[in-house]
Parts: sequence; structure tokens; C-alpha cells
Amino acid sequence: MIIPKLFSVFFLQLVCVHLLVLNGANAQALKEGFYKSKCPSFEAIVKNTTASFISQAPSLAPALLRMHFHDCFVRGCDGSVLINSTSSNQAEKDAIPNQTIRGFQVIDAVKSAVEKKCRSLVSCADIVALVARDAVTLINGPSWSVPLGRRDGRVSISSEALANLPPPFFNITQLKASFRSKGLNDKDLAVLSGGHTIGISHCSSFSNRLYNFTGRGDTDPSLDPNYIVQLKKKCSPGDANSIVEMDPGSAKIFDTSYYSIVKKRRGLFEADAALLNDNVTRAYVQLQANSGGSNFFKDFADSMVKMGKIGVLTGNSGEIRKICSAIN
Ligand code: HEM
Ligand SMILES: *[C@@H]1O[C@H](CO)[C@@H](O)[C@H](O)[C@H]1NC(C)=O
Ligand SMILES: *[C@@H]1O[C@H](CO)[C@@H](O)[C@H](O)[C@H]1NC(C)=O
Ligand SMILES: *[C@@H]1O[C@H](CO)[C@@H](O)[C@H](O)[C@H]1NC(C)=O
Ligand SMILES: *[C@@H]1O[C@H](CO)[C@@H](O)[C@H](O)[C@H]1NC(C)=O
Ligand SMILES: *[C@@H]1O[C@H](CO)[C@@H](O)[C@H](O)[C@H]1NC(C)=O
Ligand SMILES: CC(=O)N[C@H]1CO[C@H](CO)[C@@H](O)[C@@H]1O
Repeated sequence: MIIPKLFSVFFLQLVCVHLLVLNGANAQALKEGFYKSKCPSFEAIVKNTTASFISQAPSLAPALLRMHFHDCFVRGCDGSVLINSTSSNQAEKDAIPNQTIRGFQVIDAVKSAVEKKCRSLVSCADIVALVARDAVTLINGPSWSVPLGRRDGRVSISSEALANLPPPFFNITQLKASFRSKGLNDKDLAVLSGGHTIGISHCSSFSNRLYNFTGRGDTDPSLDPNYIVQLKKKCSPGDANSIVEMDPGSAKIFDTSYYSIVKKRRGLFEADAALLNDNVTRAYVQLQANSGGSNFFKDFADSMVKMGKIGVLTGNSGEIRKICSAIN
């Protein structure tokens, strides 16, 4: 008995040392200007390309912000959201929450422009993070420095998207738990939910609140009844495909009006309304709903940088993909 035991202790130590060494090699932090010497034109190419797409189709800006969120919450910000399914693998893209992700053509255009200048040096995960920033800035939102140096993952699994992305019907307890599991706190939840100040939703994401909330043909009591009347005009029963603006009238401009809407009980999702059910998140909603808000842009920038660091691969982990929609 003694020999196997000794051996297993030895083996364990070996494993530990090995893990430490591996971690040492990979524990590089992201840093601003990571490509400055390797690929000096990278950030300019991203800005240029993103701007040219968004000037043609402003509605891509929210889609590109959401893409970064969906990338980071599933396996970390590793570009796994970009991978196509194959005959042997159903990828994140084909999970239910991803059916409505758009803007992959922007990432592909940036990637091919960047590859021409700097072959196999810049990760798709970094492109997603930078494009999301530029998209927000281009529609009057804040700007921030994006720490870079992410590497691309080699795994993308549909079921992990479903398991890691908070659905629109989550309550405040579930939302806080989801964000905490990614290292984000309750303030980050309140701040990043402000991303819903831009963009659209399909009726299917909230129509339960209009027609059959608890299975008795009822409506969601936390939604303004006058607003329900308006929403029913846009989403008839069973209509999954029509779209509505989440922040009507100002859905193309990044501002604080999301919080006024939530405060008026007109947040589109149960997950938006849920921010009123917790002291910290409710206080944040009330603060920003005051005219002009208070520091929302700074907060949003800070929380985006934090979100952008979730589970990143650095150093020798992962790879630099040649094409963003397929692993090498
Ligand atoms: C807090 C939990 C969240 C939930 C439950 C949630 C849920 C949703 C849902 C259901 C949609 C509509 C999809 C559709 O029907 O087309 C949506 C859209 C959107 N979400 Fe979220 N989201 C959350 C957090 C975030 C975060 C953290 C961000 C970014 C910081 C974000 C940015 C967006 C944007 C910009 C859109 C509009 C997309 C477009 O116009 O194509 N969301 N979200
Ligand atoms: C940005 O676009 C303009 C016009 O399309 C072009 O002249 C310029 O060289 C581009 N810059 C970069 C860094 O790609
Ligand atoms: C949130 O949902 C969970 C799961 O359905 C439930 O157990 C919990 O009681 C709910 N919490 C609140 C505050 O509604
Ligand atoms: C409402 O939900 C209940 C329970 O899921 C279902 O039996 C009923 O058919 C639904 N009603 C409508 C109008 O969809
Ligand atoms: C939230 O605020 C209410 C009223 O101010 C207070 O009674 C309650 O204890 C607070 N809850 C938490 C979790 O701090
Ligand atoms: C991934 O799918 C998109 C859309 O169907 C397609 O345009 C692209 O070429 C695919 N990528 C690869 C590497 O096959
Ligand atoms: C953008 C994208 O890839 N959407 C896919 C999401 O998943 C469904 C299947 O569940 C596909 O049909 C979509 O093409």
C-alpha cells in the first residue's frame, strides 16, 4: 500500500508543478497597445472598417456590442461565438440565444484587412472586443482603451451558450448569480444592462409578458399596462419575427434613456424590470434616470473592460485563428 501511496503523492506534486508552470506561461495580463509594435495599424483598421459598415447600417452597432457580451459569457472572450458549426459539432452560433446575433461580416472584413497587413498576429477575440468598443463610440457612446492580447479558443459548443447566457425571463436573483459566476458584481449588472439603450428585440423574447404570463392568459403585472397595449400592436399573439426597439425613439443612440424606461416600468424584458427588485441595482436605475444621469459613460467603460477580461486565453494558450469562423 505504501508504494502506490508514495507514488500518488509524487504524481500529484508533479501535476501541481506542471500546472504552476503552465499557469506561469499563460498568466499574462491583457494590455493596452498590445499590437503597437507587432501590428501598428490594427486599431486604425478596426475603426475604419467598423465605421464604414455602421455608416451604411447603423443597426449593426448594437448587434456588435451584443456579440462581445455573448462571446465573453461563454468560455470567456475567446472568439468562440464566431465559430461555424461542422458536421461533427454544433457551435454556439447555432444555440437558441444566438439565432439573432448579427454582424459577423464586420468581423470577417476586419480580419481579412488585418491579415493583409499582419499575418496571423491578431486574434479574432481581440477584434470582437475592439469592434464592440468602436461600435458604441460611433453612435455617441463612450470610448475606452481596450486591453488586448486575447488568444482564440478552439472550442465552441451550442449547449454552453444556452447554459451560460442569461435568458430574458431571469429574475434578479438569477441575474446576479449569472453575473457573479463571471466575476461581475451587482453594479456591473446594472451598468451593463444599460447596453439595452440601443438595439432591437424580436417579439418572441418578451411576448409571454403580453399574452400568457403565468399560463392563464394574463399579462406581466410588472410591465406598464399602457405600454402593454402599445406592444401588443407590434407583436400579435404567436408573432415571433417582428422586431421592436428596446429604447423606443432613441434605440440608435447610446445614452442613459434605458434607465428612464426601466424606472417607468417599460423595460422590455423581465430581466430589465428585475433591476428594480434589488436595492443596489434599483438605486443605480434611479440615479441614471435623473436628468442627464451620473457617470454612466465612465461606469459603462469600466464594466466593459472588466467583462472583456472574462476567462481570456493569453500567452501560449489557444491560437491566432486564420479565419474567424473556423479553428485552424
Ligand atoms: C443582463 C442580462 C441580459 C439579458 C437577459 C439580455 C437579453 C437580451 C435579449 C433577449 C435581446 C433581444 C434578442 C432578440 O430578440 O433579438 C437582447 C438584445 C441586446 N442585448 Fe442583451 N441581455 C443581457 C445583457 C446584455 C449585456 C451585458 C449587453 C452588452 C453590454 C447587452 C446588449 C444587447 C444589445 C445591444 C442588444 C440589441 C441587439 C440588436 O439590436 O441586434 N445585453 N438582450
Ligand atoms: C481608412 O479608410 C480610408 C478611406 O477608405 C483609407 O484612405 C485609409 O487608408 C484607411 N486607413 C486604414 C488604417 O485602413
Ligand atoms: C428566482 O427564480 C428562482 C428559480 O425559478 C426561484 O427559485 C427564486 O425564488 C426566484 N427569486 C425571486 C426573487 O423571484
Ligand atoms: C397559455 O399557457 C397555458 C399553459 O402553458 C396553455 O395551456 C395555454 O394554451 C396558453 N394559452 C395561449 C392562448 O397560448
Ligand atoms: C433594501 O432596502 C430596504 C428598504 O430600504 C431594507 O429594508 C432592506 O433591508 C434592504 N435590503 C438589503 C438586502 O439591503
Ligand atoms: C461560416 O458560415 C458563414 C455563413 O454561413 C460563411 O459565410 C463562412 O464562409 C463560413 N466559414 C467557413 C470557414 O466555412
Ligand atoms: C447567426 C447564426 O448563426 N444563427 C443560427 C442560430 O441557430 C439557428 C439554429 O438554432 C440557425 O438556424 C441560425 O443560422
